[in-house]
Amino acid sequence: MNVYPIKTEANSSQQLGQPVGVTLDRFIKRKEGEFPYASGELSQLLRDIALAAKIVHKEISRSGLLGIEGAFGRENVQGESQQKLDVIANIRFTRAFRNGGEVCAMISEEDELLIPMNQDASYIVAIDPLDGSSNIDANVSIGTIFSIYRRKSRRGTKVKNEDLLQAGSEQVAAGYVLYGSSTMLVYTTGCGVNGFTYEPSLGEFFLSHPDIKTPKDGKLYSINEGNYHQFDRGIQEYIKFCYRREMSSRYIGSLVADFHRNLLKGGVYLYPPTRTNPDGKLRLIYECNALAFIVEQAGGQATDGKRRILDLQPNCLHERTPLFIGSELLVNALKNCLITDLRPTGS
Ligand code: AHM
Ligand code: MG
Repeated sequence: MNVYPIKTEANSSQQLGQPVGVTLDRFIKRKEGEFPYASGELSQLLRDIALAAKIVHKEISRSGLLGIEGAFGRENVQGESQQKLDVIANIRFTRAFRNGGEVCAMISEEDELLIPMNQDASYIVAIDPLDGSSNIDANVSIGTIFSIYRRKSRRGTKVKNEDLLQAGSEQVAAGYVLYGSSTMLVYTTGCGVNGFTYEPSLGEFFLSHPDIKTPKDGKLYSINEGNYHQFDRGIQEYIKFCYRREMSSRYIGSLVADFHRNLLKGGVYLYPPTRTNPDGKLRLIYECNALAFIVEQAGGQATDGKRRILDLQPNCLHERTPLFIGSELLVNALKNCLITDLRPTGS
């Protein structure tokens, strides 16, 4: 037995609270080097996202002082009230992609139609620039969610439906930024999931959560239980299952924050169909697909109750889907409860 702890470089740097030391930039470069034919365009696109995230981080952290909290006074295509920060974040990401030149079209929660960009570029980005925006005024965690697809049509031509309406399984990269007690960027390119924490005084994201794996089982369930009487019986049975297992209910109402906590600690997030949202509330292309890709890469599961989220074929840009996502055993238990169809009881 080692009675006297030996001072190593690793444990002394932990004691001093130093960052892990690998910047996002360096990490992206390293990963690119592992693919001999990589052109560097995807790497540049990831850097563009990180840059816009830093700017949005800055705007959010000062929003109370700048008077940019609250409603913008307009509704988006979903009929939801847009917040000023929704609009600001959308502008920041749009600009980053336009200036970067790696994106041929962008799909955003805040824009009804696709935004055409550089026709000669290879990538489509689908993004929710600021999710959970109804929480902004209360200084609660919010996030950005993004998916990246390679176009199917030839470069230099107009983007087509086949480019925009790809199943989630076609994503080449996906991630989210969580503006929480610290700002984090978590992403995958299909080779595991890595998380980076932002150090504002240095203006850099540092690798803080390498190769994230989600627990197989968990103690947390996240659902808006105020809608209980609108849920299908299968969902109500599942909630009772969570009670019987004495699980803890944790619901922030910001998808990225709820998802991130469950990813690290083990748990399940549910947004089932309700009377007001018979197809569920969340959007397939720019909310669910990215998180489904990440959760699978981390060892978890995502389903709409019947099918794997990543296998769903979208029919329109703003399509909604029920979402059940999280630890493998918890999602399996949910599937067992959903023996009836997913229509809400009151419909
Ligand atoms: P938004 O894109 O308009 O912000 O809506 C999505 C948000 C999610 O972040 C969150 O999980 C969910 O809506 C909360 O919905 P509810 O308030 O119905 O529980
Ligand atoms: Mg959203």
